[in-house]
Amino acid sequence: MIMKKIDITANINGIQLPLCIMNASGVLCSTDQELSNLLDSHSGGVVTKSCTSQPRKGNILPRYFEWNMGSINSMGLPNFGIHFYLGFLEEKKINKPIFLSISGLSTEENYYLIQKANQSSKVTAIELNLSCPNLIGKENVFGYNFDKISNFIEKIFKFNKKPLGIKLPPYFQDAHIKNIASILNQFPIFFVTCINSLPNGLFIDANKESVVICPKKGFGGIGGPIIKPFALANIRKFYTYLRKDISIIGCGGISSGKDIFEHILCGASAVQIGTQFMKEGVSVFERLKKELILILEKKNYSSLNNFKGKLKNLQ
Ligand code: RRO
Repeated sequence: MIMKKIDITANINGIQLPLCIMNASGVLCSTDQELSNLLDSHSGGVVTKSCTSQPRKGNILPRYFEWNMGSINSMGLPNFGIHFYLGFLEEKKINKPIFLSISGLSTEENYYLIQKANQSSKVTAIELNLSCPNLIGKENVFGYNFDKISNFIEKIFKFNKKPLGIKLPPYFQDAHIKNIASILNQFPIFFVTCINSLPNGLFIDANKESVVICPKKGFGGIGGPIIKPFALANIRKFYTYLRKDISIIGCGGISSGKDIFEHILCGASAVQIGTQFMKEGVSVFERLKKELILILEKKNYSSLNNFKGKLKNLQ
C-alpha cells in the first residue's frame, strides 16, 4: 500500500507554521526556560505569556487548579514585562513563528506594547489579548466592551505594521459575535484566537466546603475539556461571519487529535493547547500530531484544507 504524504502544516493568513499545533498563551511560556523548551519542542509556533510594559507578580497563590474535566485559574497576568520577552527573542535562534502576546491594562499601554513589538524583527505576529478575565480592580473584559473596540483598533492600524491578531473571550449570543465580527471585518486583522478561558467560573471542593484557588474568592477562568463546546461554537460562528482572509486559531478543550479535527472542521486554521499542555508538558505536541495524522489517514485526507470549515448541518 502506498501511503499518501499527509500535510498538517498551517497557514495563518500567509504566516506558515510547520505544524498546526502550538501552545496557548499563558501556559508554560513565561520564563526563559519555558520559552526555550517551546522553541526546542515540536510545536508549530511559540506564543509568549501575555505581557505588560512593566513586570507583574500576578495574584496570590494558589491561583491554578485542575480536575479531570477542566482547569480554573486566576493568575492575574504575571509576566516579566515586554522588554524581557523581546530580549529573550533577540538572543535566540528562532526556528518557527513567534506570536508575542500582549495585554496592556489600558488602551495607551496596548499602543505602547504594539509599538515596541513593531521594533523587533524576531516577532512574527502580535496576539493582542482582549480577554483576560482575572484582573483585580479591572474586572471588565475588554472584548465585551462593544462600544470601545472599534475606535481602539482603528488607532492601532494607524501605526501598526506587524501581522496582528486578537485573542477573544467566549461569546454566548449570536448577536454579539455578529457585532464583533462586523467590527473586525473593517480592519486588516490577520487572525482571531477563539477562545480565552470562560470568565468567572467557580470550582469547589465539597469535602473541604471550600473554593480551590485563593484570589477573587475562588472565581477564575475555566479551561480544559468542559469548555470545548463553547470554543467550537465561537469558531463556527466567527468562521461564518468573518472575512474569509481572517484566519481563526482555535483554542479551548483540546486534549486529543480528534478535538483538533473538530476545531478545524468548524473553521480553525491552527490550534492552541492550554490546560492539556499544562498537564502533559511539551511532549503533548508530538502526541497530538500523531493522533491527528492517524485520523486524516483513516479519512483519506491529505491536508487540513480537505475538511477545514466543512462541518455539515443536518438539513
Ligand atoms: O494571567 C491570567 O490570569 C490570565 C490571562 Br492574562 C488570560 O488571558 N486568560 C486567563 O485565563 N488567565
